[in-house]
Amino acid sequence: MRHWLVALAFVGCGLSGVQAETHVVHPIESARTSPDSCWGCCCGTGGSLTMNPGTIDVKTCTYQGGYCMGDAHKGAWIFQIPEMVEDSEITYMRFTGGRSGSWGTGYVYYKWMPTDSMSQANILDAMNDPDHYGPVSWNGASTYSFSVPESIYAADSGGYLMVAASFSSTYTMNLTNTGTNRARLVFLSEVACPSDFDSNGSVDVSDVLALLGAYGSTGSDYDLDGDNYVGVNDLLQLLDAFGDCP
Ligand SMILES: [Ca+2]
Ligand SMILES: [Ca+2]
Repeated sequence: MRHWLVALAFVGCGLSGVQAETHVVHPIESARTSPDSCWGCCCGTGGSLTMNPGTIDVKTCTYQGGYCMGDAHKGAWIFQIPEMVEDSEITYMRFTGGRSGSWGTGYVYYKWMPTDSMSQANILDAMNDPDHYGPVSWNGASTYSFSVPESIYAADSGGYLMVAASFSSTYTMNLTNTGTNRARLVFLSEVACPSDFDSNGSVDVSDVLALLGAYGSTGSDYDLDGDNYVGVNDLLQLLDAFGDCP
């Protein structure tokens, strides 16, 4: 029984010390990729890019009687994942945006890139050798939202993430590529030990003094409970986390 109480107290401490923050990241580059426009090669890969179009139309190619009758198109975006502050980690991520037109199944591909360069070769590399890919359902709603696997967002921060999208239908789907509803990554990050202001691995007297130095101020990093004011609740939260960081 006593062990249970100790365990519960420890869990309670940990929860009160976690500070979550929501981030929205828009792409730094986007493109629609198309095959070469030649007779018979419109269903293939390779070809040209249309950079940052207002709408990215995505479809697969059409065959009639064995002949290729229409282009295949893919969508691609490069996101720069911001550097997380020290001792914080990404805990949740979604790829989301607006859409219209036809609906059906397809795939979304994720690959970490060494550069922010959008090129046909980089898109093909992301699709042929992704860090992760999976089937998705582009349903009839005006928006889409797919969870990004933890293996991707746990990999790195401060890097460039290529996301590519395909659509299995020969009818066109349009992905919004302007305004607030364009493709974006929404993610949460958590600071494991927010009361450790000087990042020395423990919540101690120096952190108490730092908070007291900002007591009564607004818009401060020492506002632990997010009410935009450094007050007694922040001090209590700090004292609750007093000791070594988890
Ligand atoms: Ca400290
Ligand atoms: Ca506060």
